[in-house]
Amino acid sequence: TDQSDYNKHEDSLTNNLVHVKNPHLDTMEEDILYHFNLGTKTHNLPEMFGDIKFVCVGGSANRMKSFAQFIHQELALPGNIDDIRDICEGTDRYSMYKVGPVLSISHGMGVPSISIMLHELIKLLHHARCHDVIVFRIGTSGGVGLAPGTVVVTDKAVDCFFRAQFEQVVLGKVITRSTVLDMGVSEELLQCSSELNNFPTVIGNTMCTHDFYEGQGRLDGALCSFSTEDKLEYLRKAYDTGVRNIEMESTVFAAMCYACGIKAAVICVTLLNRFDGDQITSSHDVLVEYQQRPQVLVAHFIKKHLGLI
Ligand code: R2B
Ligand code: URA
Repeated sequence: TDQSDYNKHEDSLTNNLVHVKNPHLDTMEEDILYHFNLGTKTHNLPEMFGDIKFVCVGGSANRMKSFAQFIHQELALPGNIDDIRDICEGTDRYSMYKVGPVLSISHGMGVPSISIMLHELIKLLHHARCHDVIVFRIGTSGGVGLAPGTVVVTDKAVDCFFRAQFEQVVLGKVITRSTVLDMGVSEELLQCSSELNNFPTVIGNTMCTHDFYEGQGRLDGALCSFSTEDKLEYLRKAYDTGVRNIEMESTVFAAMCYACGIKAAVICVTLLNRFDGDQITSSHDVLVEYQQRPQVLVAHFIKKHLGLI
């Protein structure tokens, strides 16, 4: 159609489009984003999402709803925060909220859960012809040698061998992808934190594991095959390679965004210092306040980019 030719032309004028790297998609008449309960035939994705500039993802559905309400207030948008609806209410896999140019989505826990979400998110941004999008993961983590409540902006996302790469098994073979994040965005986030001056923020490597307990060297799981000394030696090694926090999604998040040409950053608050223990003992209220810190940082970044401050 004329409209779609026009859109293609317009898109070719801007370089920062979201790139899907899959030739098969072009041959599909319809694309169903199953876990979002959205599709190219059932929904007008350019109309629904075409103006998105910032995507914030985080593990918990409730936290991402709170973030949507918070950013609505911060951007002083018209309307009532109680009217912000879950776009994915037809499925309980993920929750999604749109507030002006900001999309807030939950991704569940761990690499498989976030990678399914990211496949569908990146296709959604592509179908909606979004451009100049920045994606943030705002999450929680275990700190390595940091006071609880410290916010870590990720320099390199590394695997459990401290390598800045993500390995995916495809057709029985291991594919390795680089986990580069956008240094410009990370440095701007650090700048935001010094402007806010509300809580400690550092830049450091983030280690991504496939388990919360043994996989993160915890002694308090249902299984444990190592000693306290083994644990501390591993954390010391991690610290010496630049690791400052541990979580469960950063490598695949960085790898998929980088491969698709999307600027991305990871901002996680530390809930405890793993050199001091494994259990998360802070009160509910303290944990809630900690989890708002990455949200406050990203909100400040977004407001600056929109020229609101
Ligand atoms: C941080 O917190 C979750 C585990 O408690 C996991 O999703 C992560 O990366
Ligand atoms: N999330 C993690 O993955 N690890 C922690 O220690 C805390 C939160």
